[in-house]
Amino acid sequence: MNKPCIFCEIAAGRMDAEVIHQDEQVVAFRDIHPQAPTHVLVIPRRHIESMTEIEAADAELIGHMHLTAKRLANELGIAESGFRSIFNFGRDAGQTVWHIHLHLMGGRSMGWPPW
Ligand code: IU
Repeated sequence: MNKPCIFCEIAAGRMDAEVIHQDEQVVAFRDIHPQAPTHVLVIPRRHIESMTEIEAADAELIGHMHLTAKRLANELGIAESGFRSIFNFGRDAGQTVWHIHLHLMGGRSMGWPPW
């Protein structure tokens, strides 16, 4: 049997996470290995593995993920100084969890490019 997707488990409330926002479409929780003082993941409730699976019908959902990140950036106090919102898709980008997630990171100065 395939292992259950960890982020599906978090979205369903079957696995612990520090959830800071949820609605019908998305769940946002604090990353367990934060790479910045504020590091939150916004995930869709529906299991989507990667960018390659996104379709035109998902445009509203992907937009909602970004709007949620923007709203949380305001609420968490990182909007004014600046923040990153990042998707990692595939091996070369460093994707490790195969359920799409938008990283919202802020609270420190960041360099570019991100190695
Ligand atoms: P990536 O873009 O797939 O590399 O990011 C996966 C992130 O998920 C990474 O920052 C992990 O620390 C984070 N994470 C988590 O917050 N909770 C978990 O149970 C697992 C991974 I597994």
